Amino acid sequence: MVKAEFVVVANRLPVDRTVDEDGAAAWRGSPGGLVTALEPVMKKADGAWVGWAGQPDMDIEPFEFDGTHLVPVTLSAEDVELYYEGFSNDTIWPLYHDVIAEPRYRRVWWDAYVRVNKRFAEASAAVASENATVWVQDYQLQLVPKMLRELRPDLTIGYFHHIPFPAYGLYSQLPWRRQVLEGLLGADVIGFQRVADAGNFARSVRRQLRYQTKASGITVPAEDGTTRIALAKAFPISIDASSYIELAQRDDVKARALEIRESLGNPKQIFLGVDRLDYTKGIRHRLKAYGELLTEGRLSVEDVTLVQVASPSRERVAAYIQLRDEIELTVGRINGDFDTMDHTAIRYLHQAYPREEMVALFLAADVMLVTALRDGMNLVAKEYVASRIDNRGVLLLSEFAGAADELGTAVRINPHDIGGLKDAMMRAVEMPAGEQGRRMRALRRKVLEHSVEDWSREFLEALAVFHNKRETGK
Ligand code: GDG
Repeated sequence: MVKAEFVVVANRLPVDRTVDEDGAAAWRGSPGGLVTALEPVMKKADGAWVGWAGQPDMDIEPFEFDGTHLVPVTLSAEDVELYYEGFSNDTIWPLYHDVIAEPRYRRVWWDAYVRVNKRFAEASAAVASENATVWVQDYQLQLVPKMLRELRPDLTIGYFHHIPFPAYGLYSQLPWRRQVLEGLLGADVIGFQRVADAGNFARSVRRQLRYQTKASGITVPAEDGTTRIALAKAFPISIDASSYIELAQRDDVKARALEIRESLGNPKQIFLGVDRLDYTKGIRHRLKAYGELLTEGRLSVEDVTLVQVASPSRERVAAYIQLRDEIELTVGRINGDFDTMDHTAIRYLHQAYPREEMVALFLAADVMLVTALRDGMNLVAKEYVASRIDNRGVLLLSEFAGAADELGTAVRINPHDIGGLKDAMMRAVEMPAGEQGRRMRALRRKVLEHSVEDWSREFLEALAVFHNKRETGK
């Protein structure tokens, strides 16, 4: 059996299964941000990746893909419903995003979450070599660090939390709040997007478990009476900016951006929203503000178009089905009221696009709308900035997105304040080129100076301190 010195554990494997016309199955890499971030480390370190292959009841043996050893964890249709759609996406997701939607607390979901986390921990323990480093990703696997430490005390364990960690007053709703904190504290390093998330976590640990915290260190007692220190700290995630710059420089992508503008009737201004169709992203708020600006005549459909890409997401979860209905009703109303034969108010696309098309959209857009009500980081904001090699365009950025901590020269908005949002949208369409350039250059400096490779390197360096301590016994 293959053993690896470095193991990534995530809900999903970095591949999708495809079936061609002749019915032959194959694997295709799914190049998400995490895959890009970890690629250099995986290649260097003889890495393994433990995760679900994306389809229920698919029992597959471990296999090699693009230099990485992939270890599939089987989930039954029931596991997917209870652990993934239920506890992960209908309990933890809304609770951790400040209860924008009502979290549902169901004991059968929790039982499935424990069961499935155990399976991930066991698969990871089986593939990790002696003294290996294991990096667990995200909110679907919060119990894995502790389970893994119990199975394999020799391992160095990291955990990164991609979504927000809520304030104690909200977190304390969770019926299993102690178990989740203890689960996370099995890790040596617990990484968060924002300083505020790490602070919220430390406060919950103090209040619930009465453990001591000092700066980023948390003293965690073990059953044998000894203690160890776990580090809970912000490691803001980023993007592979150079790949966006490369795409933005390509002639075919630039030509496509012009073609997009033309196909929309060459409006003076294009607003753009790119989001998974999720209630945390504030799509309804942005539509409301835009609709009111058209109604009041502050904007005219002859001059502006809003392009909204809402990529399909979690389509079996009730809150998402309802959200889609609401958004599509609103879009239909606004378009019905304002469209002309030649111009559309909103070009709404419930589809996913290749990255080339995304960058062409970024280049075509004068104003990027990031109106999240709560968001761990929001990579789209950084991708827009990286793509604007011409130093033009305006980023409207919600202060509730993690990206707001770094991107100080964006036009900041509070998406709950519809009046303020409308004023900010007007300010953006009227912003002189000089001011756009000044702001965009400062934003680009921020995004380019801290890439996703820096993110993974900094996290793994923090983890290496624990690894070295174990090796030397100090
Ligand atoms: C979670 C946290 C945190 C979207 N539609 C298409 C497409 N995308 C890409 C975007 C971006 C990614 O998906 C979405 O990342 P975000 O960060 O914006 O949001 P979440 O999906 O909610 O991600 C978030 C992140 O994890 C990382 O830690 O920042 O806060 O919620 O890269 O470009 N890509 C393509 N076609 C689409 O239609 N190619």
